Amino acid sequence: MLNEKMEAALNKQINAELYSSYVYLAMAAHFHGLNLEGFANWMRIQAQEENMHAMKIFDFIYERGGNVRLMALEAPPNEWDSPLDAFQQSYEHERKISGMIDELVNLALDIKDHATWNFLQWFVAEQVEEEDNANRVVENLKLIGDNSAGLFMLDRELAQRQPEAEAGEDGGGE
Ligand code: OFO
Repeated sequence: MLNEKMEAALNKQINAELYSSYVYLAMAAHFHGLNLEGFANWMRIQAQEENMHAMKIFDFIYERGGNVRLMALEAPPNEWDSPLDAFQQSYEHERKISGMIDELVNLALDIKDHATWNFLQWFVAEQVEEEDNANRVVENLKLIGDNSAGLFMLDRELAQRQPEAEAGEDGGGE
């Protein structure tokens, strides 16, 4: 049975994961508009992954006899100054989400909720990958600078990212 405080915190995390999905979908639209289809592909898959993260928590709440309460989603930004700006913001966003997961883990420890603590370990590991995936693209974009051939090559590379189920691994980098 879920403690009320934990139920509320998990519901808040569902909202954060859905907002993440919304942000990445907005970034996908932005990249489609720039004809950077590989970047757009990477972002669309990231948006799907975030939706999967939300659903993982959704299912867990019911498994533990709790209730899901969906909340309003904030509108995401729609414009970024450059691909580097978008990926830097992704990286910062993932660091913020990692902090939220850490807070959930702290709460689970405080209230001795071992089942939720155990459930959250998947997210702790996932956030290591999420930060690394975004940061690797940030570093590539820094190296590329304003070299359009480099940007073209990276766009082709990001086009290779496959959805998790097809990639057969958890998270699937680019
Ligand atoms: Fe759900 O990991 Fe990103 O935000």
